[in-house]
Amino acid sequence: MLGNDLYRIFQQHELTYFCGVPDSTFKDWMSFLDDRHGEGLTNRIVTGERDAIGWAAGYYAATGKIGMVYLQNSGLGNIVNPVTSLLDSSIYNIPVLLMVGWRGQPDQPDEPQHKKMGTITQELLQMLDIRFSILPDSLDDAERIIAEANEYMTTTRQPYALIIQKKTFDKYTKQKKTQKPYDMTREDALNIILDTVHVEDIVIATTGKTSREVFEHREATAFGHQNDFLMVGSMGLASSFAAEIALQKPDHKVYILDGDGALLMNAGVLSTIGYYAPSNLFHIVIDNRAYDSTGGQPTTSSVVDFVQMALANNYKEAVAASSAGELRDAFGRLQHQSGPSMLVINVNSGARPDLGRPTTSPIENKLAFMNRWNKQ
Ligand SMILES: Cc1ncc(C[n+]2csc(CCOP(=O)(O)OP(=O)(O)O)c2C)c(N)n1
Repeated sequence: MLGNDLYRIFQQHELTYFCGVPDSTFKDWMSFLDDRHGEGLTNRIVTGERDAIGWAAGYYAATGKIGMVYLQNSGLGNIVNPVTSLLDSSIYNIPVLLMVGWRGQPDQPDEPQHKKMGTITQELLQMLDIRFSILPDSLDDAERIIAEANEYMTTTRQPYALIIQKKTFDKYTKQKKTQKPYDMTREDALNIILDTVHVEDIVIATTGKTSREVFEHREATAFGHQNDFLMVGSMGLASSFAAEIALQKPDHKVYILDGDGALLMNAGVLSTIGYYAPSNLFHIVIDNRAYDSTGGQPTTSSVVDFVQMALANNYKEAVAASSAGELRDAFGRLQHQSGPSMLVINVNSGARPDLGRPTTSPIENKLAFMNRWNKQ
């Protein structure tokens, strides 16, 4: 179905407030919302799913109108607390319409990090007392389901979820053009970093295309994957994971390859890193101002100064680089200084269309990594 047609149905029920974290399942819907933001509808792309529940509940408290929160089902875990302690009928009794991207749907091919949540998505909603439907492909059926959902939310003031399967939305060509002011992509920056790191250095890569590009670089250079941990799920946790590894392995340099979206989702980690201050930890933030891996939706990073954030959280050094030359210079210097330090690399969003996926399993990745770093 077309985003525009679905929106018309929501509009009939005064559902014009949308908020959340993107998922590729509904990236065309998100592009539509982003183009139309401010033209009768509100679209707030926020830094985390639990955060989104806060925004939508605030919208309800301020207006008496129901807001929608879109999220990948991986984010369902993140909203368990605000659903039970903010929305539930045993507490404030606040309705929110959830739009849940169904990754890892049983019998559909998908990546391993989605398998478990794909299997328990419906059960989890049931446990949370959230009534739900799978959004039908046909517009007439969708219209009926949304009318029922709206009736239910209005009378009970309880949340309702629409589960979105892959290929529900037709292709939408975004009208707003993305700026490309830099001379590097994320992959260009990663290649420079990976060509420079030492064979005794540990690399932890964040969720999405970063991990995929790291994997491909190691394949292309026949280096092997044993030095790297690819955090393919658990968005935001590459930094926490890497920080503990740095504390446990003080004789090795540890590099976090983070994204602006992932770091903002777990921004509290900056203070924890600053507090425990592993001197061998190097936090590299590849800032493309987008959730590039799920379709390039804007993050809030265009208003964020990561360098100042790091310094304010007791990082010993933080610098930004916006070209290949600046990156080589800054990285060369940082590598030989004591951390924790941060290197923010400004790049354009976008990736190669033929970017592959890791051909080894997460378990193989973990075993190779643990064998490599625990045997000395
Ligand atoms: C909890 C959770 N919410 C949403 C997603 C879907 N997701 C995967 S990668 C990604 C974008 C990551 O953005 P960023 O860290 O900026 O890296 P980029 O893709 O731009 O390189 C999102 C939203 C997820 N994996 N987990």
